[in-house]
Amino acid sequence: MYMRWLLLSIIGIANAVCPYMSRDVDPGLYSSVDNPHGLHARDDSGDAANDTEEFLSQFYLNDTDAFMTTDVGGPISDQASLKAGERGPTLLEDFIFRQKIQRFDHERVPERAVHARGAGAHGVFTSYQDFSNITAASFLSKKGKETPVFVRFSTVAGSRGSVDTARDVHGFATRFYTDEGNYDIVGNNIPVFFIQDAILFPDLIHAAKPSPENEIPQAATAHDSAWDFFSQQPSVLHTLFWAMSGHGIPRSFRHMDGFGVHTFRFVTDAGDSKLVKFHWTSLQGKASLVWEEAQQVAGKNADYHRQDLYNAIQAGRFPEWELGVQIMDEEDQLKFGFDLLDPTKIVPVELVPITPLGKMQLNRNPLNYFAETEQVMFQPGHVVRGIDFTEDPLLQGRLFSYLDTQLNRHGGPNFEQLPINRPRVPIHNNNRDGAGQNYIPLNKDAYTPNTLNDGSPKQANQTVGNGFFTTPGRSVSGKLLRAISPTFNDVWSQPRLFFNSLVPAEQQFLINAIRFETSNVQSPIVKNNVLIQLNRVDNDLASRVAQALGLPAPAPDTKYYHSNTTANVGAFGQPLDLIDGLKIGILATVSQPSSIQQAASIRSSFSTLNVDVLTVAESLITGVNQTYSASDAINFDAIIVADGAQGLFADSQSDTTLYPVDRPSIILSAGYLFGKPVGALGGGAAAFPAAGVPSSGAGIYIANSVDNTFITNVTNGLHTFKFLDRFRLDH
Ligand code: HDE
Repeated sequence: MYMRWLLLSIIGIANAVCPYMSRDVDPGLYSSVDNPHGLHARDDSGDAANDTEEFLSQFYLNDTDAFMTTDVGGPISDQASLKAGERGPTLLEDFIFRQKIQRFDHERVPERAVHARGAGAHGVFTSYQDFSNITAASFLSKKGKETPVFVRFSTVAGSRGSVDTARDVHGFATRFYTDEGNYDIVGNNIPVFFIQDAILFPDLIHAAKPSPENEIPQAATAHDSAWDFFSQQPSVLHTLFWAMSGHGIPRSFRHMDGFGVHTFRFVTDAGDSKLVKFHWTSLQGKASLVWEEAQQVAGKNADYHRQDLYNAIQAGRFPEWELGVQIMDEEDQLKFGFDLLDPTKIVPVELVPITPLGKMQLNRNPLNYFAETEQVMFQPGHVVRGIDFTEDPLLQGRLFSYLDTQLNRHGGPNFEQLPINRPRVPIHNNNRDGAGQNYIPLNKDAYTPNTLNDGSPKQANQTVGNGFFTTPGRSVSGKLLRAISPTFNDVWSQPRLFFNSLVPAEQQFLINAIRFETSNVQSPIVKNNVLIQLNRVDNDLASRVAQALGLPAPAPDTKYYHSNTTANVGAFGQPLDLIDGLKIGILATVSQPSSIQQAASIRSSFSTLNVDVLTVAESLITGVNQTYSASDAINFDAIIVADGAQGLFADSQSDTTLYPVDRPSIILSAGYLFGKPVGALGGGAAAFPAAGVPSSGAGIYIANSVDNTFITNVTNGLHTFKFLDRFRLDH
């Protein structure tokens, strides 16, 4: 027994201490042939998803059938501390007790200063073509080339334990473990940002985060300081409008797009460069909640988004996104009437279409949240050959901030050695030591240039070893000044372009969101300043907000008014491409077993569509998935009342204590009010008038039995996702 334990421990320790050393000489994954410069080429034909698992599995710690040990390997039993006598004090010499408590005391690392709440997944990116005509980036060098990725989605303002459906910008950070090192696109689900100069970031975040004296409110901008900053710093307007629209409350991470936000550069081997904007387009389609729904979700299921992502991947419904770029010439920086270096601007797709580059699929959940999702440390400065920065002053500041914050979070410079952060290529440089060094560097001559180690590690350059480069043609000069470029000045035309481009219901959602937020603001000065800025964008919008605030409508401030629109910026109004992982709730009753059987038949009809059908009834008898006591409209994307369940609605004074009064009716009526497809079968139709829901209209499906037409209608309803005619418009 002891020998077996010893053997397991030795294997474990060997893996923990020198995993990378063994990988370095493994010719199976990395070939050093024809590779004199230390850039080990990964086998293109390999399966990137398997490579990820194989790579990370070196670090797995499996306790199955093992005996407990201390951190240094001695066998222990930890059920009681060491005491002087049965009722005596615990002894200081109890190293087992001290180590256990001390490790517990140190379990937390500082949460991210922003984007603290998030969820991640592994996956693979596949290049559509050889794009070496526009970039030397190796992950885009060949048709079908696969590169492992890790993505972390997040909200910005809330702390790590905050709710998923807080209204917020959402992070969309992607790490490519390329065969020339790690490349991160640390993006958001909104294509623009609040500020134009990184020096304002602490101000933005201090204004948006909870108030310092009482830490209220959590994960929300509906308070004075946020809107004080917003109205004093109108560069925020464009991003603010996106956040106040459906993009601030997505249905799931799977249903949102991503953006690199800044303009970046693509550079070829020949040194030619182009300006690019990155887009991740969800191949599921875009879908958003409505605000009342998002608030209910916040109370009922704080983990709504992370659970959706996790469940979809566990069920094999792997979400996908297409990576594309808008490509612009270097000399076009000011061509479009705004500055491409200004991160508060989109490039309308009518001016520059998106060129698709490849597809990303997320197909594996992390096995340990802390080790992977919490310790992944993205940086805009994680860049590979073929990609370069621009002079965008927001991007320039980010290049400092991410490294700095990670030194703080990890407590030292060796965080890149953590399994989730390790590049999948060997590391060779003269960086040394620091807390938590994992490697045992063998080179005694850790300096360059050297002769004693034959000049190694040697410097890669443009012609030998394909060295990293910044744009060869890039040069800058200018007088030192602290100022925002005058080419960044117009911050009102694009929020108007965005507002003009939304369908009326989403315009209304946006106005309602601003009404909600600003009516939580106490200061009359702040409210007034908000109206001044909104009025520069649109007088109707400002007047409608003013009405809710009990303030007079302002006179039009027309300087930036225009009637241009652009495509594809709204979160509503386009049908979903895929309905995988959406949920239909069938309201049934245990008193009518046929209603539960009907739910089963609906389930089988939807199984090939990858839609989950959940049967709701009073108690969890066979065939029932959820009780009414644990169900709400927010649990489902569509709701159907089964034949026979109408009694639950008719008797609103039902004396059952198994669920709160009127719960079935509330589920149906809230589902209707949240714009979801709703339906009924046979006698179940009586539930509609009983619950105060109309029996006909778009997205309302009443049928006698489960037939093909009914299934097709509900399927189409799920694709429509939200029936916007149910939401009232101001005019
Ligand atoms: Fe970030 N941001 N940011 N940000 N950001 C961080 O870095 C910062 C900005 C974004 O899932 C922090 O590792 C500054 C734009 C994402 O781990 C921090 C500025 C965009 C994530 C930081 C910005 C982003 C972060 C906190 C203005 C979209 C989460 C923890 C100059 C393009 C990544 C960390 C993850 C995280 C600083 C603006 C996206 C403090 C100074 C613009 C998705 O370093």
